[in-house]
Amino acid sequence: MESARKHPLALVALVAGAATLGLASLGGAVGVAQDATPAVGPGASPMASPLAAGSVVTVGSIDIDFVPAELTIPAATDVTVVIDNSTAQIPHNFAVDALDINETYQAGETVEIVVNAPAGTYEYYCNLPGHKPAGMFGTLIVQ
Ligand SMILES: [Cu+2]
Repeated sequence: MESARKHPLALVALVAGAATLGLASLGGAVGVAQDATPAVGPGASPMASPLAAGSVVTVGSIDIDFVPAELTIPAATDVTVVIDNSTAQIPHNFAVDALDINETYQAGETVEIVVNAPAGTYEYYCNLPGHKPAGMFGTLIVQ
């Protein structure tokens, strides 16, 4: 597997803030399908601003959640999705079945994928066993 590519600092800051919210509810536990406090959606603030062409959007994966749980990108446009697993203690995956996306990455890794999708609403989730049932999924809005 190629080594993770670094992404711009601005994005790191964005994700770090969001990830902190999510981590607060985890209590440091590492494991699959833990029975911790149900992770109430971090902030529940939908990022509803459509992005321009050539955009970069970042989703952080933490143990065990995606932040944000909703991504909005422009249709029929190459969008770089930076998946930040740098604060996670375990591997995760970013899958969108309808778009044939299936990317697994290790703890501490950050990967980028380019998404170019027709308008629609898609589900993204982590396909590692137990992760989606634990709440590791979100909605990709393409418009
Ligand atoms: Cu996962």
